[in-house]
This record gives sequence, C-alpha cells and structure tokens, in this order.
Amino acid sequence: MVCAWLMNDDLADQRLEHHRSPPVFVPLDKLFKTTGVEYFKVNLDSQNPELEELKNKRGYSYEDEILISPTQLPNYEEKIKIFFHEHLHTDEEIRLVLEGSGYFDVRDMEENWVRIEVKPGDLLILPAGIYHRFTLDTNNFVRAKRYFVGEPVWTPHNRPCDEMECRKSYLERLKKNLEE
Ligand code: KMT
Ligand code: NI
Repeated sequence: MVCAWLMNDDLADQRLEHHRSPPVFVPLDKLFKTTGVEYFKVNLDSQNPELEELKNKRGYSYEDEILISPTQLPNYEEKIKIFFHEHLHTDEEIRLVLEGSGYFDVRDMEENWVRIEVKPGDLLILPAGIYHRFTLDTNNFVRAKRYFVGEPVWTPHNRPCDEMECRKSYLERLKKNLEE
C-alpha cells in the first residue's frame, strides 16, 4: 500500500525520507481529504480492466513514458531541479510507476509537505492546481507512465501563482470535499 507522511523541515539531501520525529503517517483517506490526491493500486503483471476503465472514465487519451536516472535522462541535473521546485499545473498530473521509486511531495491545507512514496504499481493523480514537487530517492531511478486528457501540457507554474484559475478552483473543491 502507498505510504505517506508529514515531512520534517530539515533541508538535507532531498532523496532521504525526511520523517518527523516521531513519524507522522498520513492514511490514504486523510490524504484525499486534505489534498485531493487520488491513489490506485495497479497490478503490473496482468491485463488490467480497472486501469482501462479508469482511462475511459477520465478520458485519458494520451500516454507515454518517462524515465528518470542520471545516465538515461538528457539534461538530468537541470530536470531534477525543475521537478523539485514547488509548482502547479493547469491539469492533473497522472503517474503510474512501472519500475524504480521516488517521492511526490504535496502541500496539505495547512501548508505542511506530505511526502508520498511511490513504487511499481502505484498510480497517483495529483489534482490541477495543487502545489507539489517530485524527487528520486536514493535508488536514483524511476520509470513511469504519464497520462493526459487530450494534447499534453507539462508546463510547471512555480509558486507563487495563487491568482491562477486552476488554483482557485482547486481550493474551492478542497473546501467542499472537507464539508462532505
Ligand atoms: C513530473 O512532471 O514531475 C514528473 O514527471 C516526474 C515524476 S514521474 C515519476
Ligand atoms: Ni508537476
């Protein structure tokens, strides 16, 4: 099962776990309530009717793969910095990890960083407008599928961009989500 926790604010190596002391884990239902992040477990060894259904239901018409490693990603150092700079997108960020591992960090409603550990078979959907970042862990390798509705737009908008429409509607949705 996917594991998420609140981060400490120590600025050492981003690839480490950065647990608080004592650790504070964030269960999946709480992660959804406080950030809107959705999680699905995908069995990578077999055909996946659930994955096909999800793609159809959400209209994920585009897919490709991204591979991040020091030797296999062109402009690796520069890309890694971009991924780890706090940003948002105007669309969902959907990633299914196929090999390797890493951490997606997302801001919760109280501005805490929640670190989400991803491994093979983990499918994460970060909502449009959520502030987040990504880092490899100490294994320095991940291969993942990326999905998108229509023509992909990968542009990161670095924080602060609170005036963007996608940010405002994200916060509205989150508020409604909490009231339910
Ligand atoms: C992104 O946009 O941050 C990435 O694609 C990197 C993470 S993919 C596991
Ligand atoms: Ni992003």
